[in-house]
Amino acid sequence: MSPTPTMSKSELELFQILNHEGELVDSLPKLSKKELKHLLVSMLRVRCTDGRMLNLQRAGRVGFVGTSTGQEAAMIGSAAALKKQDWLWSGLREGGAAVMRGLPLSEYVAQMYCNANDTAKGRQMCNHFQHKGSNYPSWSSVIGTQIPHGVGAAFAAKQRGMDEVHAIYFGDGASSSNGFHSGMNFAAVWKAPCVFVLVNNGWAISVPARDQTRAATFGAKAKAYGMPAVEVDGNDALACYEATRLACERARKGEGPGLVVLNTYRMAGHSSSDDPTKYRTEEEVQPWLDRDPIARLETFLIGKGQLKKGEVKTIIDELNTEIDAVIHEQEAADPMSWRTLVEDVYSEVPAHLRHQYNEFLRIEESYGEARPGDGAFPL
Ligand SMILES: Cc1ncc(C[n+]2csc(CCOP(=O)(O)OP(=O)(O)O)c2C)c(N)n1
Ligand SMILES: [Mg+2]
Repeated sequence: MSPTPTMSKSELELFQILNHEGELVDSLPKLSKKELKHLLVSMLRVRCTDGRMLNLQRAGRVGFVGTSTGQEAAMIGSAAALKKQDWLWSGLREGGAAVMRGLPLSEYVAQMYCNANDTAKGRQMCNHFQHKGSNYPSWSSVIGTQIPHGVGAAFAAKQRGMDEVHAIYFGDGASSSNGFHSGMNFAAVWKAPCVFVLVNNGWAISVPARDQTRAATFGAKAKAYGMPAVEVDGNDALACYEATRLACERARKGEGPGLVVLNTYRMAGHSSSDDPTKYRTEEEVQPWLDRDPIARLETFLIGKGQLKKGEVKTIIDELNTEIDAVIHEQEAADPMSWRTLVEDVYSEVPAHLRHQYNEFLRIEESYGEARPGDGAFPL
């Protein structure tokens, strides 16, 4: 076990299907050859998209990025266990799961640019994805608020007799929020068909997971609410898939919610505004770079004869071509119309909003476009 801030059980006690060397140490989930490859490609798409978005942010072309580098197995493996009709309530970093579940990459990038194709009409901060088509409600920067929202939606689905499971994602930091406690309790008491997916990536900005709670593990918290928990190796895509699938199955059968703890590591900064070298050492990060979740699945698939050596390089090239084309297309798109500032609130724009809008146009006319740095959001 390497030096780590991750507050969790020893690795021997984590649920694993692939060990660090990519060898099978438990039963292989029922996934076809095509589905296994799809998992790998989806993880790679997340890695490549994150890299491209971060570069665009550094070039001043998009405003804000929070990557999920290192967490691809946790996100993609678990979300792959959801059915089409299920809902995914995102923490801070599950936009790639939305893409896997149907959010077109072009729309994802439009939401990064907040341009005319942004379905949130520029009313969300960029990187705060939403997609109605894949049951992915917009995420909130207010940590933990999605937890009671997701529980309420799950309970409503149960009352309406719908076959839906609601997977509610959040981080180790969010496990200290009020929403976590009220959501867990309500869901357990009312047997809401939901699964709590706690992504323990070792850090909540600069607070290490070991300082987040005095409980022995995050999974231990489930006991107080009377629900089962499983501690998973979050860098093992297959274990993330299987643990989430089992919890979903239980919830779907009406047996109540469960807590799935995916133990992984945030390899990069908290966001494009963060410098993690201020609070953690290279010695801590390096062992986690060495246990890359993508490399683990790749090694397994090569060993199984389902992937050729070097094939990942070709996949990456193809993904980067796909992402670049989408970026070009979205950079060329029109900006969001200013009119959306006052539209959609009332059936007709009332006098006071019309007045504010005209005032805005007058100021824009006098002072011109905002300059870089105006209204900067220093997160
Ligand atoms: C209610 C609230 N408190 C504090 C913050 C500032 N904040 C933004 S992200 C974050 C840490 C979140 O950590 P975690 O839940 O572990 O998610 P991760 O960033 O690791 O994915 C904090 C404290 C916030 N956005 N909302
Ligand atoms: Mg965290």
